[in-house]
Amino acid sequence: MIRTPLPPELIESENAQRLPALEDDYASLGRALERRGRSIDAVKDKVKAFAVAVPTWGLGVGGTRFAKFPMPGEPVSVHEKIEDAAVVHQLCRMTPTVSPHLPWDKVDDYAGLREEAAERGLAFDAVNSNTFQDQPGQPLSYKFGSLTHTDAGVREQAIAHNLACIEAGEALGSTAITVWIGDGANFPGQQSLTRAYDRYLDSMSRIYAALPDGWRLFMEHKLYEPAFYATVISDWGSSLIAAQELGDKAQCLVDLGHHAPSVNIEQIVARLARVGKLGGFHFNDSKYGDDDLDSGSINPHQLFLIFNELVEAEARARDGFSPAYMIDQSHNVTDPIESLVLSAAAIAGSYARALIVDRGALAAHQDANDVALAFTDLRRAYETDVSPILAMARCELGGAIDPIETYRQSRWRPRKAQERARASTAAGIV
Ligand code: RM4
Ligand code: MN
Ligand code: MN
Repeated sequence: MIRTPLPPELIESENAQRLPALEDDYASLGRALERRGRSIDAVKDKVKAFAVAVPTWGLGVGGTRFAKFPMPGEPVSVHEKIEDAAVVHQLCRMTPTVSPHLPWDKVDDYAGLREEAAERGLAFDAVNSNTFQDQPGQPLSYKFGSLTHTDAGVREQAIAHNLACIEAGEALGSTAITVWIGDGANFPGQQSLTRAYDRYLDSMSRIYAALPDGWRLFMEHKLYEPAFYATVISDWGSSLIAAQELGDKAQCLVDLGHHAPSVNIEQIVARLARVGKLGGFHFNDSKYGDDDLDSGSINPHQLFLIFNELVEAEARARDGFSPAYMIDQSHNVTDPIESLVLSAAAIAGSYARALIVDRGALAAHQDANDVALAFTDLRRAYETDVSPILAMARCELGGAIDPIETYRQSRWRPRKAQERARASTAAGIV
């Protein structure tokens, strides 16, 4: 029996008030799509099968480098974070997994944590390792790097941490590890660009060799920060070369915030998918850099164009196409539960819009160099309001038609404010 955090009767009564209007909107959109040769139910079924993982570190209130303003009732321990992740999933029904970060989520009993999550209807997604910070009591420092450090002892320590993450991940039921390192240089000449990359490959091959059967190794690139002159895995090229050298289980992970502002991310997605190296995503949005803002809040069109490539890649794939979808956001000024629910909807909404693109017409217009009509094929899908599809999918799966209103009605956060310890105000980018 799954213990849902919110009373199911609350969701039922909130939905009952909204169902007649939703049915009306759904029927009307269904007719409009039918005229365009699309089946609304087919799109809804795909949306119902769509899932994106929630990051444990995105459930607490995030901080910037300057300050963190805690929220009464925010989760502090991983146990409380699982509780809140269950609220997100209960409301939106598309976030059945949680992506943990170690050692931030360290516990003594990972099998027990897996059970605890399962009781709440949740499972664990890719484990994220952390060698971008020094931990209390850690013998050697990562100040000058971790997996690429010049000192073999530091590299060994970083490799050992990743192997421990895999072990914890096995107990949690994960099947992937995501490695993002902060290694790099702040000054020209600080490090050999070539030898640092060689050391990366060397260390990663040790982690790769320890992957259990059925596991994947995701490498996450990022152009800058904390290294401001050169980052070792700065771009998808560095990531792809490494993935190709390491082997089939190694793939690239695209965090949307890890590119320069004008980079064409959908093209990167198309390239990586083409060579079978698109491992997964960290969804978020940004205006300037790795802002970790809510998915689709700044540039929803980019998110749609990315899903347009994903739907194309899925149709092309002969032996399966299953990138791991994860959210990686920092919620500084909103309730993280609300941000995650809205982000999941923005992500699934982009997927739904991409599904209603008339691919036959688009390909024909592309081949005929009919630019205006090819662009219109995409634009028409992008401008379609798919919210009735998302709401109906949620409702049929037991989620909330209006998740934010229902969440506010539940008074979850004010109740937790009475029960939970207050979070610290320590700043730091997470
Ligand atoms: C990094 C990167 C990683 C995340 C950390 C917290 O910028 O996005 O995915 O694990 O932040
Ligand atoms: Mn990330
Ligand atoms: Mn990031």
